[in-house]
Amino acid sequence: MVSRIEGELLPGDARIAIVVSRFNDFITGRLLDGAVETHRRQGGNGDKLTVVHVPGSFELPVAAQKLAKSGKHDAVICLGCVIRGQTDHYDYVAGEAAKGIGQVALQTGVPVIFGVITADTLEQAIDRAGAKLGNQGGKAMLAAIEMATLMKKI
Ligand code: INI
Repeated sequence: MVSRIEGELLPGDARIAIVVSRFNDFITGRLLDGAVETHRRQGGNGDKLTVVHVPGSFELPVAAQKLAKSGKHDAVICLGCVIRGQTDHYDYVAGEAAKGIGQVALQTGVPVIFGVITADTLEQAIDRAGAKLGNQGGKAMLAAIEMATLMKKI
């Protein structure tokens, strides 16, 4: 008999922190709205949500690390937007954000969700922030709820 364990999409008492980048806040504000709205629609209690603002995507991991280590959150979501056309150091910012977020999750054992849009153009970013391709912030919230509830079971 297969023992199958999976998370749920109902947040219940799960405490979730969101770290959101101010850089490209035209996009990241939409991601934050999508995450908070998805939490509400899944039956979550706003009192269980914490939102932390950082300057840019490069700063997401260190803030996520402190939140994860605090023991006060069952999952941390990182929201950011890096657009290739805007910067020569796209690869550094996007790469460090992705690597750092992964490291924080493994070092702390707290799920840290990668909700960073990496796009070639502003139009692509808009598509992932609520236009053609849905809202990456809402998807990140679903992943956070699923992982927070899964970690309690395994
Ligand atoms: N930060 C982003 O979140 N997205 C970007 O596209 C970006 N660009 O283009 O440079 C960006 N840079 C800022 C960076 O994240 C840091 O805040 C900054 O380097 C200070 O450490």
